[in-house]
Amino acid sequence: MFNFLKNKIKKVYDNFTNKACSIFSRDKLDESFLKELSVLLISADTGIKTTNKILEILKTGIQNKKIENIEQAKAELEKLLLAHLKQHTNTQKTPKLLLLVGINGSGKTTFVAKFANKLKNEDKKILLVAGDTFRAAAVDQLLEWSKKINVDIFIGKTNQDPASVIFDACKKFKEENYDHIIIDTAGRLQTKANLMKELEKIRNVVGKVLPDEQINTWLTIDSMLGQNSLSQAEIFNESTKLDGLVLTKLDGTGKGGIVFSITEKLQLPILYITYGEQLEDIKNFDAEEYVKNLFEE
Ligand SMILES: Nc1nc2c(ncn2[C@@H]2O[C@H](COP(=O)(O)OP(=O)(O)OP(=O)(O)O)[C@@H](O)[C@H]2O)c(=O)[nH]1
Ligand SMILES: [Mg+2]
Repeated sequence: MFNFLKNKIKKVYDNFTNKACSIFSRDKLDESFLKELSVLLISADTGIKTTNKILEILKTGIQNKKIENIEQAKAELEKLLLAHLKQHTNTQKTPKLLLLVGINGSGKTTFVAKFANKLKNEDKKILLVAGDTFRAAAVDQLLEWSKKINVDIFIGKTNQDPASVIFDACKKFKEENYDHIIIDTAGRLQTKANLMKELEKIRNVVGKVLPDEQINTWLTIDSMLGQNSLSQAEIFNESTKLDGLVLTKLDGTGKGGIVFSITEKLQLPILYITYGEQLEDIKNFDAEEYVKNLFEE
């Protein structure tokens, strides 16, 4: 059967599913089965903590004779992985104001465009904000996208402080009755204290214009960076109140276990995934579909 997601992020599934199938075609539920399984999970970037947690549960199940064969172990693993992802969900509808943050090149601007395009296709009135005022090229990049998808964009003056651009944009948003305002920000390394302070300032500014429940801050994470992106994301999470994660560039990685380690580490839901440079390469993250695909040839 043609599977849309599996086709888009082929490397993720090729890497996991083929190996999983070979492990699950063994006939004995022994130490070496568990060892191979742990290698599979770690090599897919599931992370040591999550992997160990899962293996402990499986081991206990085997000892208690609740898991008696490979088929049951497989079903239990699938269940555990799914439950792991479902610990964190965001049932909130699309926020009125969305702020995208993340390290340089993690896919913020492209995501802003993809997400705006999606909302525009749902007949929403959208305002984009070029909050990355440091580089003219960054403004141009978003401007190009706005023309392509035919949505309005707010651009500040050259070198205007981003928080002040965003404040002005919020005024326009309110006055002209937009449905959503989506703010692109400059990429920043979490180690740059002044830039992290600036994010705080931006968050304070938007908090003055709209009630908290209408504001979301999402962090884009480049899945190709694997475990490295986790420590970066962790620091973002400490200094900025995040509401959710966007996992980008899933088309470029074979390490699909990142979805598990990232939710473990950040205790936040993955809301969207992206898998390409085109506008339509975006999808809401569906834990059931994702996990089911991992186990299906
Ligand atoms: N293959 C692939 N490429 C992507 C994806 N998302 C973004 N890119 C590419 O990654 C590069 C960086 O994307 P941007 O959206 O500019 O990233 P950014 O976070 O805004 O970067 P800065 O503003 O410099 O911090 C661009 O070449 C994008 O086309 C994706 O899902 N898959
Ligand atoms: Mg950008």
